[in-house]
Amino acid sequence: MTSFRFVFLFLSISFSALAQKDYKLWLQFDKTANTVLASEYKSNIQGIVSLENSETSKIAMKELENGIAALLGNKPEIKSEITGEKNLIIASQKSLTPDLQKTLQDDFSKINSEGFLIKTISFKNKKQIIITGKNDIAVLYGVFNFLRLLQTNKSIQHLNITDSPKTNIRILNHWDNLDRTVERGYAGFSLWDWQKLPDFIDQRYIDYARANASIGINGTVLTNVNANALILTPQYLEKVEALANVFRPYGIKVYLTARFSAPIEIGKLKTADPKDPEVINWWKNKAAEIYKQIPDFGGFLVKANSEGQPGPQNYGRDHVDGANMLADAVAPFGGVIMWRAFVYSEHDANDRAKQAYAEFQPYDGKFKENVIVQVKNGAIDFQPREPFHPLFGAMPKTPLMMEFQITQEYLGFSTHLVFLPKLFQEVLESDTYQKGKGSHVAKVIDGTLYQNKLTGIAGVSNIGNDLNWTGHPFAQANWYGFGRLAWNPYLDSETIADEWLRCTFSNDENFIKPVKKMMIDSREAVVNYMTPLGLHHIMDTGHHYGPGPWVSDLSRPEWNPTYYHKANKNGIGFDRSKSGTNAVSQYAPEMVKVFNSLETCPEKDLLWFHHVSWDYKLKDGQTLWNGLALQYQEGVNQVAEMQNVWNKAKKYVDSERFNEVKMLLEIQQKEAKWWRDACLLYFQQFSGKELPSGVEKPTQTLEYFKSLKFPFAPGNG
Ligand code: BDP
Repeated sequence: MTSFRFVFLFLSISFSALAQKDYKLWLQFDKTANTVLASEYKSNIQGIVSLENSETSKIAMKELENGIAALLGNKPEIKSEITGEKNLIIASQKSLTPDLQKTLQDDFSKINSEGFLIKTISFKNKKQIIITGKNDIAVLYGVFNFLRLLQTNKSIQHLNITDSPKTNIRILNHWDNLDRTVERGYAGFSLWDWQKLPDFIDQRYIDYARANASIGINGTVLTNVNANALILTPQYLEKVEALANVFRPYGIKVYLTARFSAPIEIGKLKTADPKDPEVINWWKNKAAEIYKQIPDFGGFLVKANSEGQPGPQNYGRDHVDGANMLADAVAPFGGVIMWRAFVYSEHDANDRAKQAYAEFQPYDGKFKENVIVQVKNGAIDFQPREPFHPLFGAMPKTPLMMEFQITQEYLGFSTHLVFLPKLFQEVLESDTYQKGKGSHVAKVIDGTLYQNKLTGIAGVSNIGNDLNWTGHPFAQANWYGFGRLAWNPYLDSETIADEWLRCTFSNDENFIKPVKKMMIDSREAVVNYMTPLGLHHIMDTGHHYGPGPWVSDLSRPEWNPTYYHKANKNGIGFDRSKSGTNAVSQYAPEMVKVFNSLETCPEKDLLWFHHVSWDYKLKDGQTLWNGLALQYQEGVNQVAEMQNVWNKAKKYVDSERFNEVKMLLEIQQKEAKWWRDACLLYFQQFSGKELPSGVEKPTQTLEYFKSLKFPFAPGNG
């Protein structure tokens, strides 16, 4: 009995220790095995001192203290003032001694209000390391950055880092409902426990804020874009206030989604017409009420007249009328309106890809100063691959923010390992040519192309109450990578993968090298086994889980996968060239030229822009049919290779996370085959051709794949 109890106790202790690894994200702070680093630390830092006493600087100091203790195995000496040399000093500009302020004067001119300096300085002939910025939040960013140097085995011998975020709003969009279900959420239920708020503060809220601060995220939209007006009632606002209070010391502002019809639903008005004086007043009062409780409230995110959501068009008004009315309401308090451009009308099914541009581009220059238009990365909808959205660069007088989807609605949910920063980078570095060569999407987003003051990047969150936050241990890397790219949209995805792996798992090069490659390749793998050569939106309908290229019976044409691939006896693909829907014309002339012709259109986007015959010769000499089939097979092979790499990583990873990833990769392998077999069997009906050699025979019939139903697939309301 006793020994049984002992075993049980032992098991539960080791379980919780391991489970914590899942929970701790990239903030593991495992003791470093690097003796050079440890001795470098000892010879450069004797004590740490904070010259400031705000809540945020206390958090920063605790992070340093705990982080260093865990990484180096002994607690650093905490000093109350700068004495002698080799101090690690943290303080914001205003709390520095006048001497230090003077020493760093030039450096301060190189950073913005959220930027930080980490410098080795000689001060009164004594060597010190200083982490500073213009305010305490910036210092907190600096502290996390300094800790990352230690986590990733970087030298701290001669530090001279100046770093500032390139965008103002770096924000997560939670598509979380008030009943805690999460639209397109695959990591459990919502973190926000509205029932227990405001009195019960879950430790997770603090850990969430901390994780975000560690990568520079400074905003969170708590609620779904398909909004519920109740969030704007006093009963809920006090809960929102409680969350805002938790997040504030971590530099995170709270935003809410505004349901356009809220004045009717909770305000008892007869209309929500944005030109109606009572409606205008209602929103003004609502904003004042919110700001009284949450003085640093960020503002509203709005989905209007899209997929059935109410909006200004219900009253014969337009997006500008709606956005500007709300902008006026929050302007006195410094709030912003993030107005989404994700619209497609039920009245014009000619080409859904053209609609956001057609509707929004003519509004350029018409929005109020505190409105930013939030545009998805591509013109359809968060597909494994889309060409960049034609609105980027096409609205020089309007700030545009990027909307990426971190949750994997169309990329295998949280069971597929796909490293999204690779996808994000591809979009950000696309050249729009809208202001000549070099007009990259990143420059639209960071405001440098057209000198916009208001800038931002949003990511649709993949976070839920799963123990590991994101469902798949590697999906944590997508949260991390999103934050890093929001801070600096020019970062390379390999750098991000490298950092994340070191902070999350191990610094061992034998682990880093192959696993980093696996992450980088994972994006192309998912494109290959789901939607190669520019195919898109052929997922099964509603829940978007698995393949459904055959679906053709939904009431709106653009809801059907058949609308997107247009496969027939002659070929496959959506003709968006000048001889087709002419969607290409929404791009700059240089890109029109590239996309419009079969010869110059990149093969990765071929079937996005062209309907191509089955016998068309690809660049490698294969026919389109053979090439398509081989790419599906290639995707499956790539997943097998990922499994190989992971199996060899066993000795570098704790058993729990190792096994989780192993099981998930097995699912991914099964599902990659499912995608390949289902799509090829279906398209084969049109091509009428045999599978080329090298492509495995399908294991089931098309009828079998069509019969699969998933009534309880997650994330689908
Ligand atoms: C689609 C999702 C839907 C969202 C919509 C949006 O399927 O759940 O509400 O995007 O972004 O991709 O508004």
